[in-house]
Amino acid sequence: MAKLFFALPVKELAPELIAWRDQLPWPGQPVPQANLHLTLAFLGEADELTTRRLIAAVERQHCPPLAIRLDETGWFSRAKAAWIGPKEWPNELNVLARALRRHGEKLRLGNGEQGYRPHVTLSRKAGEAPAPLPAPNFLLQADEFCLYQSISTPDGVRYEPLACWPLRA
Ligand code: 2AM
Repeated sequence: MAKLFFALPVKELAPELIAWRDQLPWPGQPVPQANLHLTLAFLGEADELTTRRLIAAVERQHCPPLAIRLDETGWFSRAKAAWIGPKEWPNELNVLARALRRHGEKLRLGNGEQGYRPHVTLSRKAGEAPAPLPAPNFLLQADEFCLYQSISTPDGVRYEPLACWPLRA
């Protein structure tokens, strides 16, 4: 079994986000640079056959490149995750996230959550929200999305891309 999720990789922007976070009194345990991503859909545990079926189904998924401005911070109090995210985002991002969630649901994957709030988690175990100021201003230009496997190691969690698909106009 593998723990799966779809996300946009953050790639070139990751060092800038880390540098910005690390010069602030940011709450919680910092997420390592290699783990930064913008989740599209959480799928949870899947066996190998289901994973292969999921990858085959997503081959036909279409989405244009996405430009997402990360211009606010936030905090999920229950998950204790402090994040950076967009105030507004292109509707194509909602459409892609919903389509990927549905691909998962057809294979009985996912957690049944309906709402979608794009964000990049910058720390976990955060007992309070990050300060709203200084407001961030980064542009995430996404030209692909990936299916990731979450792997627990003695050094913490690691996310391994199993397959990636281009975002094309
Ligand atoms: P997040 O940090 O962007 O919120 C891999 O586990 C990723 O899937 C996590 O980084 C988390 O994304 C998201 N995730 C984990 N458990 C989840 C759950 N129960 N519901 C929704 N998303 C979850």
